[in-house]
Amino acid sequence: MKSPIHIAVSGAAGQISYSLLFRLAAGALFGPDQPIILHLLEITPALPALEGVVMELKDCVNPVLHGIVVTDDPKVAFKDTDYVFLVGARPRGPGMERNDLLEVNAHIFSTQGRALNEVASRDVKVLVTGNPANTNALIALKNAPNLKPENFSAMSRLDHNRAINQLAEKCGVLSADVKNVIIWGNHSTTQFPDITHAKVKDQEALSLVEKSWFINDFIPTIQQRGAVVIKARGLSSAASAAKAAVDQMSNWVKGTKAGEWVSMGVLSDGSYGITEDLMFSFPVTVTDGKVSIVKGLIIDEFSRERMRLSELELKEEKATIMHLI
Ligand code: NAX
Repeated sequence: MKSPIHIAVSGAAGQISYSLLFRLAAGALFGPDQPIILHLLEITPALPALEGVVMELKDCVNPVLHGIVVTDDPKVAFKDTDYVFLVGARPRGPGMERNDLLEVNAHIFSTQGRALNEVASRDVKVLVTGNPANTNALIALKNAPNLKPENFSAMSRLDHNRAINQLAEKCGVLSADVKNVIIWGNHSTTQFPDITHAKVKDQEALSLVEKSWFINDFIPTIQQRGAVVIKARGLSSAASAAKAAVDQMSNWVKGTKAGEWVSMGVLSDGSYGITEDLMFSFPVTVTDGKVSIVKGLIIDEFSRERMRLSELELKEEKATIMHLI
């Protein structure tokens, strides 16, 4: 019998977790032969609701789920964890400005970063989904000086998956036929979803679609997809976000396929002229758990301008929470 892998999820009583936890418990990340123990973190008032989720998890009788830890204390939640999904965050309340939102979440993610620093496995992989995801990830990383920056990533996989779907639908192919789309920048409306380097059934995507569709239709559709889902469903994307979180962690653990990349928010090393020390979504490959930014792609003026806009937004976000990092 293999020893269990410890996986923590914050915001465990929330919408995304209601899909994510059941995927994890069904073995989505490590398969049917690898036991897991889930560490579920919530704020104190949400613990009664979380008890209901725990009852359902148990009632699923998933063979890989060997234990559940429930807590409102990050140090208990992250103790000896190997994989951490930071999903919980404060949503924007009435009258709250963007800077207030950044500030309140900065406090949450600095506390969680310090707890990870103290008690998590030294090789822990921390995936930040809770918004503003990129800057929250930066705060957590900066508050965990004894962990490597490579231990942290921000989720841009939902945007990446949305881009694959839009391009596949436009070309009338299956999503599996689309490769190497890129999300550059922030998980926000300034992100640049890019198909300049994408392939559809091994053909250049831009040879199959009109440039005007790419600029006037595709880009705004991906940038605003979250808002459109909220309008239709009355609730924000949850199942697709949970799937994306599993996809991103899965690539991080198992690697990317030869000749393919995925998008991940990682600490900028100055690649493509992006300011260092921002959590910026880049195209990346992963080998043996090590994430590498894809280098050497030719960036045209149009793309560079789009990347700059998102970089600027991330710099502004960082300036707002600078006192906490
Ligand atoms: P919910 O509001 O349904 O759930 C969030 C949960 O987090 C709540 O149960 C809340 O009690 C908990 N929470 C709040 N503060 C916490 C803390 N300090 N410690 C532990 N738990 C805490 O939101 P949900 O729809 O699940 O979305 C979660 C986050 O994901 C939001 O910030 C959302 O904006 C963000 N998203 C990010 C996406 C991405 O691609 N990066 C896409 C989907 C989603 O919008």
